[in-house]
Amino acid sequence: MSTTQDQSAAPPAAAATRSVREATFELLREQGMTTMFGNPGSTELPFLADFPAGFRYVLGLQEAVVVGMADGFAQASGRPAFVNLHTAPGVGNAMGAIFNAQANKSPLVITAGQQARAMMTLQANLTNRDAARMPHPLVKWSYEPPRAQDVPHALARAVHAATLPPQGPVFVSIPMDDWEAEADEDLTRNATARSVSGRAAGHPAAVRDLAQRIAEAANPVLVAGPDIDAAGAWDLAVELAERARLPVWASPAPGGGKLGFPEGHPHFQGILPPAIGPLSETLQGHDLIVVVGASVFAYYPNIPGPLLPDGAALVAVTNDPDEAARAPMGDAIVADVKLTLERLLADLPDCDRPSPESRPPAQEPPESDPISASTAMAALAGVMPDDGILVIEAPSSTLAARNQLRLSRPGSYYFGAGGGLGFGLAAAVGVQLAQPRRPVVCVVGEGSAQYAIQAFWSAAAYDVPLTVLVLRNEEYAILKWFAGLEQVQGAPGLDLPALDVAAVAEGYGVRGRRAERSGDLTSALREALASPKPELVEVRVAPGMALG
Ligand SMILES: Cc1ncc(C[n+]2csc(CCOP(=O)(O)OP(=O)(O)O)c2C)c(N)n1
Repeated sequence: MSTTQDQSAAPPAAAATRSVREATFELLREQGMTTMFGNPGSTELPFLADFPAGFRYVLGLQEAVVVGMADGFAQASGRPAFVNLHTAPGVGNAMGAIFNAQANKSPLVITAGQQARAMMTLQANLTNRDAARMPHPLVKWSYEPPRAQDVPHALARAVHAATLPPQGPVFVSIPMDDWEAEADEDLTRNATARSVSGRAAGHPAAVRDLAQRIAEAANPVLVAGPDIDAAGAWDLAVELAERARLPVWASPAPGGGKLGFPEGHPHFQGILPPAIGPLSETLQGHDLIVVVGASVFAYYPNIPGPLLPDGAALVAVTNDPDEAARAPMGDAIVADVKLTLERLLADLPDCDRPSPESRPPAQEPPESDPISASTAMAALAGVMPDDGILVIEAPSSTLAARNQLRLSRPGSYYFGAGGGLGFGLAAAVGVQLAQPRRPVVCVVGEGSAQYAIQAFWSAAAYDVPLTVLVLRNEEYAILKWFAGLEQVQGAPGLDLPALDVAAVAEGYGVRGRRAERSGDLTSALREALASPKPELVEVRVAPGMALG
């Protein structure tokens, strides 16, 4: 037997192999998804093992907060965000927040751990027995890969599915023993490097026709929706309104997580009421209603009436085929809002109709004791920095905030379009993480704050310099207003006496200040905005709705 090695007979050097976990982190790095929101359990620990440098894990203490933070982060960064939840109960806790993310068209790649494959059929503890079905109607795609080697490809598919229009959350369940398995190099390498673009322009003839209809209409109006901001089409919407001399309404608040138009602009008229009858009454007199970047319409509550004012036609531009299909009236162009507005402006003939009248400036609210929520919003308007961002979940004060602040820059406003409470406080932390250089103010009702109260801990733990303004009116004011509308008397559970949010926030590590008068509120807000740490200001406000 020869003692010298015969090089030609040696087996080829084994190709470098990677684990499914290593391949997944490579994919996430490649896709720019290096911030991860999660709440871990034993089924997720194998994924988090040897957490690689260059990644950031943001811990939320309850899954509604985890998904809410990711939602705010995705919307404010314009990038998909990665979420890791704890098998079935973690997904269960997150469900309301996933519903909100769907309404917000927020691109979230939500993953959850699962029992080891060998233990699933015998249904060992923590098995999610039908993982893909669990979040099903709330996500664009829900999946549990059949083999460990498919995990990186499934996650790549999840990223593209979440990001293609209309954007939204997707879900992948991953058995805990998949992470150490050997990755399929060819599949991983190919799936990791793909880029997929779904932005498509509207049919040229349809866009040309719309331009012509705008030019020929006697009294057209623009309804601006949240996808204008999401598409980066803010300036184009302004150009359209100015060139075609259109008055502009914001699409109804429940459906709009963002602004579509500067609310201090002279053409801006206000926010459309969300009920069928009042909405068409508001648009009375217009013969062409052009809706851009919104559904037609996010109606609520049920106040019947005609869908359109007499003699009016409607055309909607939306990136969402489902929005186009389910609208009960009007025509629709399904396309990217920005590309379509560019084309529309190129096709738009000159219009010589007069410019619309401007609405009056915000009124200074009358004095009262306690101060009204409108007065609190006027105080906030007085100190809000030009580049400030408002995240709001204060149901009875949303209209007052919009009217007093009249925010006029893109990316300045986030509101939970789904209406599930718990978005505000959590999303505000995510928005501030995504926009560290812009001051973020979260205005939240003391009732709403409870649905994501643990977000205070994440804000403190990660030094997120957020300002939270809690409106303390000691009741569910909006529900009392709804009770009036629905002619409901004697409903229990609408009062919130002695709920001390400032004291609770202190327990999570966020300093609280209390204000009673408008002057105190102004100075407390100034100090909070100047602080490099999260700060809370709680102000006592009068009960009831604040509209102006
Ligand atoms: C998850 C969830 N649960 C319950 C509701 C119903 N709801 C809508 S508004 C509201 C009250 C909010 O109270 P608060 O934040 O104090 O605001 P206010 O109405 O006083 O302005 C409730 C409970 C909801 N929208 N979402």
